[in-house]
Amino acid sequence: MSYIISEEAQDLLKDVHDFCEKEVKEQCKDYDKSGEWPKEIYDKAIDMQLQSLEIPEEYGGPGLSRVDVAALIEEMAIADAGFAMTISASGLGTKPVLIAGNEEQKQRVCDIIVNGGFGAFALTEPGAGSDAGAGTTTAVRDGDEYVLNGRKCFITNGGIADFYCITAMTDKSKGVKGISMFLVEKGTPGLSAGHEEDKLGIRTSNTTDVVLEDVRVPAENLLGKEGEGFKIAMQTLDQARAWVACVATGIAQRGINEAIAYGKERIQFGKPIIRNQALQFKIADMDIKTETARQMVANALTRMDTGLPYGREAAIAKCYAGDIAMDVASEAIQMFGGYGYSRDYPVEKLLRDAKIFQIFEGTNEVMHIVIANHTIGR
Ligand code: COS
Repeated sequence: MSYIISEEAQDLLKDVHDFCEKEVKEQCKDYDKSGEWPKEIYDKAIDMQLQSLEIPEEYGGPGLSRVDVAALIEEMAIADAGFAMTISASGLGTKPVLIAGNEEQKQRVCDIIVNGGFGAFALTEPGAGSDAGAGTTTAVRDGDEYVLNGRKCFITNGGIADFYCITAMTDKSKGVKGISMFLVEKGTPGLSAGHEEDKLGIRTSNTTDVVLEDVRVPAENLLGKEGEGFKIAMQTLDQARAWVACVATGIAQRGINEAIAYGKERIQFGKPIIRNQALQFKIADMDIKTETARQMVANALTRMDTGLPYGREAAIAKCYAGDIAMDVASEAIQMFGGYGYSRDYPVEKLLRDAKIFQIFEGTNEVMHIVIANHTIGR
């Protein structure tokens, strides 16, 4: 792996690698089959403070650069993409607050994370996927409170989060400019997790509906101003797309690792199959794609760290990394031949895990809209 990271992150990377080898990789195979959320693994991850890697130092986080954190997230994704996504989606849930919240709100959510909690971001609705502004969830002001009603869907961490950043319409007449963003904490009456998805991949992450039935939140839980919710959501996704690209890169790297290990041990025609140039070149192509995705992630995150615009770069990274994770996982299966198609071997899971990276946090088709808007101008 070739992220250029700090010494502190290098030490942490060794710890994360050991943890993932001992506590995550093999265990997640069983959880992948059952679809159960592996609480025991996350409890151990929390003991290592892996859930708070992205939290800024001034709010109790470790003070790592985003590229440092990317190396650690990729390591988790190499072990299990669903595991890495839970951590990354918690970061996604925190971003609207870090982008638009006041000091009290920032400290509040960062305290929750540092104390072992998770966040979730709730934008998508049954009728509002790619058309993210078409949501029908409402928030009506009532004295010092807002009353939220509606249903969000496909929410990563939906059933396990300790707080949610939720978009809701405060003024329908204004279209996307009538959408606002609210911080809603677990345990608020009327807030519940609904249907849990039985997914193709990333089965160790939790994905549910989030149901809002007369949920009363104090007016001070509004993030930014009324009507700024869509913009905050788009800014959140601009950042988050680099992180999902990072997880997709980890899936691809796992594909390479597995293909090399198998290629060295599988004997056909009297020699390990890796000695065939056709397969060596296949590995080289997988590596070119994976390293390119990694450098795209590093570029987008370095731009974030240094205050440069990053929306285009994050969208390019997300689009590319999702596509190559699929390609590389498919090639890893090809290297394994018939065994690659069997659930007894580790590579079919990679293909199942990879698919969602072409879909969530903006489909790759929407990424083309976002990229074209940057490249051509809106
Ligand atoms: N940052 C800041 N503001 C943004 C923005 C961004 N990245 N993207 C859009 N906006 C603003 C626009 O500037 C515009 O405001 P002004 O009229 O004041 O300029 C407003 O938001 C509406 O923008 P636009 O007209 O482009 O919105 P659309 O409804 O056409 O939606 C897409 C654009 C398709 C890009 C958007 O809906 C999207 O990203 N969809 C995918 C959603 C997604 O990723 N879902 C994943 C689920 S969350 S895990």
